[in-house]
Amino acid sequence: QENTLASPVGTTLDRYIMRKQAEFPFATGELSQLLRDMALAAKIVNREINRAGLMDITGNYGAQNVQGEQQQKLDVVANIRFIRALKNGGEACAILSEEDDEIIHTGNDQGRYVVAMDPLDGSSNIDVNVSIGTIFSIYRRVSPIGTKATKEDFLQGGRKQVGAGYILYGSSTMLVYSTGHGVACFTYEHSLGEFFLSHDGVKIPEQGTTFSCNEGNWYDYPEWVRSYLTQCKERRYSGRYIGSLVADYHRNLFKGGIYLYPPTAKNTNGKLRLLYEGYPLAFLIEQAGGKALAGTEAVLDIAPVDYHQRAPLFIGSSDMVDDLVACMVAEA
Ligand code: AHM
Ligand code: MG
Repeated sequence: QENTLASPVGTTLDRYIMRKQAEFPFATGELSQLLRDMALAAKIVNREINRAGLMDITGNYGAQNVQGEQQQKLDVVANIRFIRALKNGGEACAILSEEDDEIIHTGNDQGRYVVAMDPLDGSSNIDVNVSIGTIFSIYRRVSPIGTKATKEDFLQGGRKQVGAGYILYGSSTMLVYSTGHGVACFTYEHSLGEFFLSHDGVKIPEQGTTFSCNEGNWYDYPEWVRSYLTQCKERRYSGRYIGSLVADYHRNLFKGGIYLYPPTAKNTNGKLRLLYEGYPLAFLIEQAGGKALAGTEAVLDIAPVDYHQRAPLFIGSSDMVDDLVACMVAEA
């Protein structure tokens, strides 16, 4: 089915969040505020990304700019911006970031939520003006309010997410999120500085004809992944791989398709990180009617053991994921 333009036209992210919150009279509004904090940081990061080309002219990471200040890489800048927004916001008591080994305590011990994020994914694409993204995942803490967050707050498992989303810095900047009641997509209007609802109740087409993976790893893929990819080619499906997870995922979400980061002999868990890449994107895809597997298991059912653990990812249109599973079963 087609994802049509949402109505009413002209709904800002803030208004949408407010309207949604009104549907849940017992909600405290903190999750809503947290989403607004993420959106604010996204606007700032978006601005920094737009200037990235100019940064190259004025000096790279490690170099000093004309003011004599140390310039920082964009992924470091993004990390700082999101952390700062969440600290200022007050709803998140701790943050797990791809950029930091350990969790970051925000100082808001009264906060009810924790956030796991990849502040700027696809960082190898920054230098060449290719789309990049931010991915985030939200949990309600399990540790007592008023104390410091613990590892258990982050290792609850994908099904315990209360919200997840991403920001795509592409030809348009978009924020896509879900709090478990469908997927909404907002497009940033630069001149107004606002995110506007562009698609509500986003559903991924059940059937897709696009596969996205790094085929350079072909000889390291399991045999069943190769049979599946061969089948895609026999059916004359399209191969599309940007190498920016959020961008590949976003295209597949709207047009149908599958994204694969399989295990290899060397990296038996693939490359992508479970807590801030696999879980949030799997949460969104299930909300959009698609599927996400890490092999035989649903991504959301994998038990987390560590902050930065990796997991294979097969995610997208349900028919394509089913065909992949058929190849796996046939080989077993
Ligand atoms: P990163 O978190 O270091 O940026 O790595 C994640 C990225 C994804 O955006 C992308 O899909 C994948 O790595 C590409 O990996 P590869 O170059 O192995 O195909
Ligand atoms: Mg990443």
